[in-house]
Amino acid sequence: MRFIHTADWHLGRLFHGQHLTEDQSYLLMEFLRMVTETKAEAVIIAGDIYDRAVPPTEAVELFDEVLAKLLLEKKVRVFYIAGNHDSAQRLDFGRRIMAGQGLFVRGSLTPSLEPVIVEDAYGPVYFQLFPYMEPAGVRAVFGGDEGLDFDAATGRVVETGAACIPQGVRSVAVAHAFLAGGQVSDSERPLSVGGSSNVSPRYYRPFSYTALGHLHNPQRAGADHIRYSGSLMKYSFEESSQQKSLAVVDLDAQGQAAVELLPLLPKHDMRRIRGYFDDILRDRDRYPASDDYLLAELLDTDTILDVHGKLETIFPNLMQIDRPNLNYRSALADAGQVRRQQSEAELFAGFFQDMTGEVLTEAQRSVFAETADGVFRREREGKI
Ligand SMILES: [Mn+2]
Repeated sequence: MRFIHTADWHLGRLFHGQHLTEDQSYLLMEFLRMVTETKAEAVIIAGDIYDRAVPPTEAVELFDEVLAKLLLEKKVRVFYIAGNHDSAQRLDFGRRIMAGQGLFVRGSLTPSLEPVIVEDAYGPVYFQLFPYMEPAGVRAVFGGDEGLDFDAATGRVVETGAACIPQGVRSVAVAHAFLAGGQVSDSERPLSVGGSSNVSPRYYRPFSYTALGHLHNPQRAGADHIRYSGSLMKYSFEESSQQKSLAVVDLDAQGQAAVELLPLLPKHDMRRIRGYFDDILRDRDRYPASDDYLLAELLDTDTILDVHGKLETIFPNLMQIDRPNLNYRSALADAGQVRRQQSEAELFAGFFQDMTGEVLTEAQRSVFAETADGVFRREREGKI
């Protein structure tokens, strides 16, 4: 069986205040073409379909169009799960109705983890869908004590899911999680403000292949048959050197998975340029005009009037200007730069210290982490 593994589409994402829907649409049309060319029989989307719980209507329309093309035109089976950005309940809409059409969804965690069975020339393949899960959610469905962490909670669910599959058959797990040892990018929202959200890859070893979502850089996770497909496109300048791709997976009669990566080439690349203002403004050989999404790092030490306005005439999608060598940097601008790179916990610790002159205690830190996790959870569920 041949299937395509993708994840982290983040439909409806904003980048520096700009909607990326057109870029996402362009890439998804490329993706549809690759589905046809590879003659894939199924498509797996391992979570973070949308960027937020209540996505903009354009994002919902785009996803609807892609699903219709996959199922009605190409007759390809589709599997998808909720990621930490999706609303589990909203994603679950229509799941029982659509299962009859070859579309298999798991948004929320449910007590029964019935696999989906798909036949190919060599027999059945069992698909087990694990939506994004947090310890509190696992406790609510499967019970367990207060001390359950991400690793223990996930392990419990994945082992239960694996036990629903007969011994010796071919199987595919789909999950959205942070597997220990993974390489992070800065466009992923951490799964937990306090504590560790690491999960051991070993729980997924029994499956012939595990299709993961969450980490935006394509990579293996503890074994060749446990993989992150990576995101649909670059969602931060830090990812400018990454090559985004789709994983085309061939599962043979014995359940050996062979993976081939097909590059996803965007309409506008996301990259950095670096140099002196005058060179960037005038030297078209070194700095060709481009509508890519750009971060310009200017090496000049003096202030320049209307930098953005001048460069924008050549680079209409210039999103950010960094001035690492600028003299007379105000302390405030400097602080802004530092703050952008800090986590919520670090920001709060700094704020607390500024206001009270005291350092946060461990107990206070964990109260903040719990509160922040709760706020983010409610935000994801579309409750705030
Ligand atoms: Mn993601």
